[in-house]
Amino acid sequence: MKKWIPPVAGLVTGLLAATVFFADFSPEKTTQVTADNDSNNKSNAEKVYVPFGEKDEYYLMASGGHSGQMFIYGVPSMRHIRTVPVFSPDSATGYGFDNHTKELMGDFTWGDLHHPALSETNGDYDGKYLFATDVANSRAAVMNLETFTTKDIINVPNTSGPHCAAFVTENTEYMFLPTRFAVPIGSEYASLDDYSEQYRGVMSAVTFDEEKEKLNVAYQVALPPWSYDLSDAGKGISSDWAVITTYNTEEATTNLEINASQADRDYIILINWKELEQKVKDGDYDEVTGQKMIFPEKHKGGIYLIPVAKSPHGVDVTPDGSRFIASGKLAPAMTVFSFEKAFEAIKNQDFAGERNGIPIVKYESVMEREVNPENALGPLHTQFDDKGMAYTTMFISSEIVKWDPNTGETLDRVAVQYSPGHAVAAEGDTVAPDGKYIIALNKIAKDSYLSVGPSHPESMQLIDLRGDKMEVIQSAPVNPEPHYAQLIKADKINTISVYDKDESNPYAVYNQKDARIERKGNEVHVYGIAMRSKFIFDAKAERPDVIEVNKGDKVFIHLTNTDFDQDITHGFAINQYDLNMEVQPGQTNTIEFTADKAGTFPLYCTNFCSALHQEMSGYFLVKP
Ligand code: CUK
Ligand code: CUA
Repeated sequence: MKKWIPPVAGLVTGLLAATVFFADFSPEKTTQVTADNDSNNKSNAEKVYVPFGEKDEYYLMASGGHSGQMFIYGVPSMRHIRTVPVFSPDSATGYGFDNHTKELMGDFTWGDLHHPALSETNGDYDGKYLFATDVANSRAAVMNLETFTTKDIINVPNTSGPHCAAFVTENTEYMFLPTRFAVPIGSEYASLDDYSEQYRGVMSAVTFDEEKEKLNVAYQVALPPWSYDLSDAGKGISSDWAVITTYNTEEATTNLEINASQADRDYIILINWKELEQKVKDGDYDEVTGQKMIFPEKHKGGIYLIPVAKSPHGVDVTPDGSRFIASGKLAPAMTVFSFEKAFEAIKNQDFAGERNGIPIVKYESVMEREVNPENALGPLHTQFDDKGMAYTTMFISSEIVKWDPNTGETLDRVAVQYSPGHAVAAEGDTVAPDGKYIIALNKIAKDSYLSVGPSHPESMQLIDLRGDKMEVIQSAPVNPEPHYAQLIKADKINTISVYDKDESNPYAVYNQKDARIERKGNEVHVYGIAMRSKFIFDAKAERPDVIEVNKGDKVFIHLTNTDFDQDITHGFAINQYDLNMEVQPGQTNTIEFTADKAGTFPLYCTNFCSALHQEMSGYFLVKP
């Protein structure tokens, strides 16, 4: 194993780049330098400095791993802008407390968010939605990028740990969710002795209804009981296709670290999703646990196996859609496969038998080259730049290697600190990468930052791709644990600053005089207003900012923020009642709870909203 490359290597690289640059200085270069002066004439500090009044050029949307959240950063400054809760509650925004988000979260209190994917139009990010999956509790979610809020979460049945997704097709027709763990269909009990017969690795095709902002499982595929790891959708000539890596084709049921690494080859699953879609239209599937389930051995066609070096991890499609590149965590090679060759082989039925009823395409007839940069160990994930060059993270040798998929030639390498899992390049998984930056999502920061005890933060390092050499120019600590991320041009995101009035919402109150408290039996409905700097729950009452109920009452607080004004968010908390809700400008929100404690409980606005924010309070009185 190669030794850790000390941070000083970055410095040396930097100096080297500078030397090369000055040695190369010539009038022709000057024009290029001026056009790209950002890269060459500024210090690293200047390259990442975003002065007050200016904004970052990119949004980095990084998965929050087992925090169940999304981390939003600005790039190049690498400043953390916001944490958006998706699968886990967040008291700062009342997520998981108010009725809507509580319902979204369902029975679960946390999630493990690995892979975010932006919605696409014609293979390019359109800046509208972000999809994500939960490995822990088998769910999928969608976030609206006008408000940076989670709009829908669905449970994905028959599947366990939708890891490899989310990845979307070129026009967001589907988000595919292959599964990391094989389970019996319906998660019924089945002995592990019956693993090969009873267990399946179900892949789900999820659609998104943009009008209703709802996710839906369109169909599922009962793949063999293997582990499915990473995946990507085709582009251009391969846009009807998707690729998925798989390991544990040994079908081991214990000690996977040894038993799932026996075979020299595992597979890439090549899927023609257009063909599967047609199958579903034609009724060529079985109805299982309420789902349209395609069994590859029975509903033949559209699914193929391609042998690949043992236990692969990432698989990524090149921007032009001509190739897919698999990285082997146990083999030190990246394997470049050709889609055209695959299509040809499938057309000619150039198969080497089948497994579990799925044809195996001959390795030699699809493989273009195996790329093995010297001493590079642990290739995991690949991103691309605007010239189609590939950047692969090396987990073990702690570096990013730049290489040419057309020739296999190694072009550059840069040390990162340390052990990168994914990297994310600027629009680096679209049909048109920007080629400006790549960010290494490092699993281990070691001693890069001030110590906070035995557990160190993870790190994200920004690498400039514009010069002759890749150069680490900024580094940011991050909470556990970004797996994958998306890096999108900021001008593609169009956020709103206030919610529109919705006169059809029966819970909204826009006129102060309409604020009221209604009692129906033991249900108390409060139709209230939050405004700078007071609450109005009952306009006619002597004390409009007081809610009085009886112990045991079911209380519904419907609160509308009538400050249609940028950045004026109010909160609503009741002391000792363990609840908090947020109302953004113009928004109406509802929180429901039982007044199970008698007594006197101050209520207050949790979100600083004006100089008189402290005064924005009242009382919640519960008669015994
Ligand atoms: S996995 Cu984490 S480093 Cu979930 Cu994308 Cu490869
Ligand atoms: Cu409203 Cu603070």
